[in-house]
Amino acid sequence: GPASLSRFRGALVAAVLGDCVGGEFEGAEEVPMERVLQHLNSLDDETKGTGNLDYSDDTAMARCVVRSILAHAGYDERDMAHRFAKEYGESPDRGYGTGVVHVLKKLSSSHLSDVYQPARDQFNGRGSFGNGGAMRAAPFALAFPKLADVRRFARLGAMLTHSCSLGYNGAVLQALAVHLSLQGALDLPQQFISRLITEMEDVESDDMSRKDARILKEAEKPFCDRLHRVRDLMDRSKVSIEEVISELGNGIAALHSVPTAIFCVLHCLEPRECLPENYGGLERTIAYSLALGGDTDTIACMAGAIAGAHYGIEAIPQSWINCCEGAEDADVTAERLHVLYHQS
Ligand code: 8NA
Ligand code: MG
Ligand code: MG
Repeated sequence: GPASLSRFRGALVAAVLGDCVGGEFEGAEEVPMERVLQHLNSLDDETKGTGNLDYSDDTAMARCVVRSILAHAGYDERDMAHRFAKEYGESPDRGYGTGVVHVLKKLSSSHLSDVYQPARDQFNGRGSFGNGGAMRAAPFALAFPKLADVRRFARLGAMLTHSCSLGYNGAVLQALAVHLSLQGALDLPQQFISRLITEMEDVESDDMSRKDARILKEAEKPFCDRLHRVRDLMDRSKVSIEEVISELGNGIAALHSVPTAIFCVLHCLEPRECLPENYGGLERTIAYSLALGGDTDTIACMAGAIAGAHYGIEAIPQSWINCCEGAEDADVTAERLHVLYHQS
């Protein structure tokens, strides 16, 4: 049913899974589906030991978001910023973006009067438009039942590192996609995408979003523009990987990866010729995300969260869970988020 425990567990665990299995191909320009399937098949080989695939920055930061929200039963900007900085200090080699590390170093200072300031100073005051805010946005949808809260806190949580509207609006879009999926909205894919467009029309209507879009020479409402492309691609019976990459992107910008992740989920709701017949929807989504290449860990992580919220924990192969560092932990914390969500 809507917002069931299985959906919470599915969302958080599949996000970790996407990150861990996607790491293999991060930054690769072309990833043949054969290589993806080989990689995924190797997860069934139990001799490889458990937890052998490490998670990256995506999961490291999402865990901070989850723990901060649980500790404060809500959003606390100072605590979350502090956790990001502490996590980075303890494990700096998780594959963070080259810009965001400067923010994380500044956030470790205890006498910071405004925790959003380091992010604002990035890229000559323009802020980062990377997908680092979006990759950790799913927990906001699992903590706050009201859509307005999901929008508000996903935005603020992203602004701790990403102050460009094309960065934090990507986080809002990702959180909204998880929010809707959790309610069962992917049962009606056309309505799902329409509702996202309607929300993003509003999200992207403020002065800052319009100004950033103009400066970066993007469409008036960049995420809405991409979601319309997602809808066009959805309506087509056959779509090549090359077309998906050229229409939506597979890069480290939120604009070139969040709509892509959403498309991966929608495209894989049905069986596809290029994917094994014995795969369920969640397995298809992860495999398809990896085959796009580019920022594979992050796209698979975001697609995993949305798909996991739709299919639930039962759809995730146990052998895949066993291979991924942090998957068991995500499963446990998902239960605590489920309790918090239903208390609100
Ligand atoms: P970020 O904030 O450092 O942004 C990532 C990159 O995007 C920056 O290093 C810049 O190159 C570029 N960028 C962002 N904003 C601007 C701007 N306003 N002007 C010019 N350039 C800009 O890091 P993040 O947290 O957003 O991370 C994004 C992704 O990069 C994540 O997927 C993360 O895993 C990371 N990453 C990617 C790779 C890879 O090979 N694809 C490798 C390591 C890390
Ligand atoms: Mg990563
Ligand atoms: Mg990445």
